[in-house]
Amino acid sequence: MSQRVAVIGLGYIGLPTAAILASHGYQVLGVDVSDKHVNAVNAGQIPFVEPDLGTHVAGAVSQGLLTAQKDTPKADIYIIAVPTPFAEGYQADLSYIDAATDALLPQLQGGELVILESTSPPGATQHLADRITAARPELTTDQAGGERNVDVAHCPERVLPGRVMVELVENDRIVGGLTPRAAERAKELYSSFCRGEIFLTDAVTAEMAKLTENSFRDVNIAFANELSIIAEKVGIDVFELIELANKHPRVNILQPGPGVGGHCIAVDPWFIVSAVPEHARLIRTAREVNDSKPEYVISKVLGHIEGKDAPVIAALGLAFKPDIDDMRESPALEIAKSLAERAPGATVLAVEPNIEELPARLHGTSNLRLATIEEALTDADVVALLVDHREFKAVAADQLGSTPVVDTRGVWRSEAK
Ligand code: SAJ
Repeated sequence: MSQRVAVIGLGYIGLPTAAILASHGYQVLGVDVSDKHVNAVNAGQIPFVEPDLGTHVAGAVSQGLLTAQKDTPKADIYIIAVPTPFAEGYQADLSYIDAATDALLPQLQGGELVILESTSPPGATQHLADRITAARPELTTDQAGGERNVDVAHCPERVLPGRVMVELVENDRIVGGLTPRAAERAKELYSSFCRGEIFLTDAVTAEMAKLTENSFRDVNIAFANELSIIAEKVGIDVFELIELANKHPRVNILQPGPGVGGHCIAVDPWFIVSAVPEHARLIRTAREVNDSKPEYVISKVLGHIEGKDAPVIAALGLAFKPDIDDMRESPALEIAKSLAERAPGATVLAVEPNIEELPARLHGTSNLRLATIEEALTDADVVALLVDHREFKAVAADQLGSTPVVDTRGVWRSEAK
């Protein structure tokens, strides 16, 4: 009989994982606290946008291999894929992991495999295991087998939103077991669908690997963002500078922008900083550099409308990266909002081709409204290019006329000079 896998959290990571396991022969029971997510999945639909996910979910549900519910059922394998936001003082908030663990506790009888996929600070997997044994002292998590042992492993997700269904299959994975047996069992599960290599290690190394990957990006983006300010001060084009420096065989600088957004790169480095604050100096500074970039952009835009009566600001893009509608932790959205608040006499025309209406966070800002790109470019006294959406790349620099431009992504750099 096929093994039953309960996937707890049917979000951006849990649902794709549930669907792919179902299409590889597992009986998958999805669990979510949200009625919207449970109902959507049971109807064979998806509650958020992700290419190719819909086909996988519809197929698995129609074959009876994937169902969703609010209560945690009995299963052979549990995968926890719930959010880990940060709380006060940038500490990781483990309350969703704790709640998911508490819900599966009564179902354990020994012999199960529990996998934590949520991005976690060092020690979170052990914390989960300790929670199990504290509530169920007759169970163990540190034995190499035995019928009362529950195997616990950490297997962080590494997929890029927008390419999840491809990267789930193609990317290498890291599996950290609290015991070698836990790691081996988790590897067997992921081998069913993962064509990348699966590397085994201990749980803390796996936790740190995930945080390190996102911190690596953050530090490198901070370098690019710092360079963008330095380049401006010495009067050169940062995009040309980076392009030329990257011709060196051992240099690969990332791109500057208006700041770093999304729920991963702007969050995860803090988990390292809060774990070892006195030694994570570079990682902390990178976060601060990236977090301060929106303010720099805002000042530049405001400088262009100083002294103007009822100026119009075109804010091109609100999403956190190109060609998506995701606005989580988006610096573009924060910049547009701050411009409207700090220049109450101005009108901010926000252009975001991927949405139909403004997100709730912008509802209270009466001098900001959605506009078409044509309207924004015609009326603007200053244009702030905040996201390199394909629609903006299609605009030729000469369409901007003599309107001042703050191009944070270098879209019009060669022509606009
Ligand atoms: N960004 C720049 N300059 C760059 C690259 C990115 O300013 O050169 C900005 C983007 O505009 C965006 C932010 O960084 O605001 C993050 O975008 P991203 O596309 O680089 O990454 P995410 O946050 O969508 O996904 C990351 C990925 N991690 C890595 O590439 C190391 C993904 O593989 C992870 O699974 C995901 O975080 C996660 O869930 O942790």
